[in-house]
Amino acid sequence: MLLIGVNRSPYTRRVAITLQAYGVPYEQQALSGFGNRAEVRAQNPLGRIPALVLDDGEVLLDSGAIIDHLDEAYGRDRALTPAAGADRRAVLKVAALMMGACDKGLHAAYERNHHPPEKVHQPWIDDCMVQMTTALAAVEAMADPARPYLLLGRLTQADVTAFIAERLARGLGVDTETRMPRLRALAKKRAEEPAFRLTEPTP
Ligand SMILES: N[C@@H](CCC(=O)N[C@@H](CS)C(=O)NCC(=O)O)C(=O)O
Repeated sequence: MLLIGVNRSPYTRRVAITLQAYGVPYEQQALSGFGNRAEVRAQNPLGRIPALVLDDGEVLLDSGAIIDHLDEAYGRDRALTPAAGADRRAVLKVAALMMGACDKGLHAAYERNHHPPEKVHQPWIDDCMVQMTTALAAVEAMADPARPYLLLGRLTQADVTAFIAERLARGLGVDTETRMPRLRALAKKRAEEPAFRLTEPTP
């Protein structure tokens, strides 16, 4: 199995963490969506990371679809997204908020990094960042400092996605230590666990 993408991409890291959590052996080709256009497009016509090349050559695209396959193939009764019912809905809701927060954070970053300075529209960046931080604050409100996980008393995609979104927000200059201290504390705890430690992006 070959994971295509760099772990500084929150979407790629989410897949890498999931592979590690399930104990699935894989190789990784550290390609960037912007820096390695041609190579990424050869696997994904949309030119985005992550992509996952299965052992029979089938290529899966988009972190959500890739994780759906990993849950089915390796999650069994301990899938990071429960198979059905209220638990599944609760995990998917947090994951949707956190993946949406990543989308908004990256829109803000793209506005700054992919436009000439005179064409950067600061109100759009501000709006995206408010959406990102409001979503993070909603998940912060769900975190109980006495509990090691957001939901279900175990690792789920709620915690995986909260981890990557908190990390991205911090990278974009959000003071999560002050504004989302519970999420920051959960992220620190996760960072010590093998699936998270082993997927730390290389500088
Ligand atoms: N919804 C996709 C988003 C993937 C995505 O936006 N990846 C970024 C890297 S963080 C990328 O490849 N961007 C290059 C581009 O959009 O041209 C997923 O969950 O996998």
